[in-house]
Amino acid sequence: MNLAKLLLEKQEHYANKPAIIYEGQPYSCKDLKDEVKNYSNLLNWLGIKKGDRVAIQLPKCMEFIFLHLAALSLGAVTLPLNPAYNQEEVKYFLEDSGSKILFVDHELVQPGRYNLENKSDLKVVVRGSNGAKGLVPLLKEARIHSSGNIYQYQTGPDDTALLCYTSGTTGRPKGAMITHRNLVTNTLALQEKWKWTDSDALLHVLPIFHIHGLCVALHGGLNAGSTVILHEKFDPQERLRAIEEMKVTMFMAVPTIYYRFLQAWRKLNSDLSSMRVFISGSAPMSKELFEEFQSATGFRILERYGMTETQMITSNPYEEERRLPGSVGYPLPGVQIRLVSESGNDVRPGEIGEVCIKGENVFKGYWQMPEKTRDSFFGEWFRSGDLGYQDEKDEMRLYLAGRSKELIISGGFNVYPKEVEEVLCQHESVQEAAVTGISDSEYGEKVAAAIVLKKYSCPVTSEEIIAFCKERLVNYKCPRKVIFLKALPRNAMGKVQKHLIKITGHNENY
Ligand code: MLC
Repeated sequence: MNLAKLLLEKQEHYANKPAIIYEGQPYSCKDLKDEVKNYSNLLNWLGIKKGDRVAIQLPKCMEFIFLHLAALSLGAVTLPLNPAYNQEEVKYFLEDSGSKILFVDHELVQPGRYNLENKSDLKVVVRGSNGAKGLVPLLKEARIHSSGNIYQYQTGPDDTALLCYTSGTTGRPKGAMITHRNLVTNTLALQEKWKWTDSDALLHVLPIFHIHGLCVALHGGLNAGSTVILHEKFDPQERLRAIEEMKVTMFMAVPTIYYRFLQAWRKLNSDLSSMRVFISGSAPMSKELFEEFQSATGFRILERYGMTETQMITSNPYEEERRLPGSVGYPLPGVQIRLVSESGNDVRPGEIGEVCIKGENVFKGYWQMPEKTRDSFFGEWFRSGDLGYQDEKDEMRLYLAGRSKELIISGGFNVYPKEVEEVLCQHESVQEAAVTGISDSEYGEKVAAAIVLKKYSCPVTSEEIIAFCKERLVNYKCPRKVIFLKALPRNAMGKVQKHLIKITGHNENY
């Protein structure tokens, strides 16, 4: 079983049909296959073998897609990295994963940004450079020197295809090992549930370094033989025009993007009649946004539920009248869910329990972290950390009801407070810190911090604290608001009572 095989064989039915239109430039199914062959030739020539980790830190571009499918076709493992990660974060991901090669944009390796020179065991290939490490010169050289005899698709269902790093409540981010079986079965399940066909045109506006943009949207589109219209960034007005001009039928996004979509649509009032389905995930969609979107555009957004470790778990039904605000629907084919209490017993219908998941969608564990893997399972069931309840009167429809662990979801990105608190405490003036989410109509939540300064520390401003975080953390994890307190509120056991910390209004300087 191999995901690249599944996707590339689908392209064989279509030859000149555009598989992807990237910023207006079409790539036919044949172009896609040819380029993936070129890139697998390059990887092979550079010594990449089955199981090797191939790190890709590129903006959303065609090279990313060619490399990803090429790595998978060789049995290697794609490690997608957010281009906004800073040097310290990237260093950790490369070292922890033992990546053999990094494909990076020339902007990121400008002097002063990255210093990867001392990592002699890591090959670095630079997109946008004509030097010895340049991607284009290397592709040419590989074509001249390689035998072209590539060992392809030799993977089993349980071989790892993707290594996606996720943060958690404790410790450094963990690499979730996602297998070919996880990807193939989930893609096929979504195709069936969302009635995805080769007549569809998907407008793709999400980043491709996370599973939403990469697995759900891109793999899904290629598997169905539809045309994927890719744009690097989400510019609401431009994309609304694209829906009309390119007869788009499917759109996938996080609630923040729907919020901006709706604001732009109200101004433009563009034609959405080609649209078949709007799908949302990665963060809870508020009832208000669901209803406002429906009353303005006439479409009921289809909300689905998933996470990196499990791919997609549930989806609202395709039938419009069965899509309900606040509900994430029913398990996908091949996926089972169970709701359990803290003591590990099944809760009764209507009662809140932790959502646990079993099925071919569930990852095989965290890279080189057997204990963390064990802790994340409850027998054979993966513990999501999400709380939910099922409606007995509606065929056990699932509703989510918060989290058992602390998590902030900002614009569809997960932020664990602990990671931000650890960075804040590295500041020489900070005694302790408590990080929490404050609600925001556009982003859902934004990161905010309450800080206690050391007794004899120099005065420090919230702007300085934020700048300190920006040097150490990717942008969306940095606090947007900082307040200073004399002490953090604690209970009798000494546990910080975050619900008692009220962070509103502007940053407050000390
Ligand atoms: C950007 N910024 C954010 C942010 N995104 N701040 C908080 N939370 C976020 N999510 C900040 C930047 O740091 C910057 O700040 C300013 O906003 C503008 O940046 P930008 O580059 O212009 O970003 P913007 O266009 O605003 O991005 C918003 C967004 C983006 C919604 C398009 O966040 C996004 O692409 N979200 C999708 C996330 C996603 O794909 N998640 C899937 C995870 S998989 P400053 O200070 O520099 O001005 C998963 C599983 C599943 O969860 O089920 O899907």
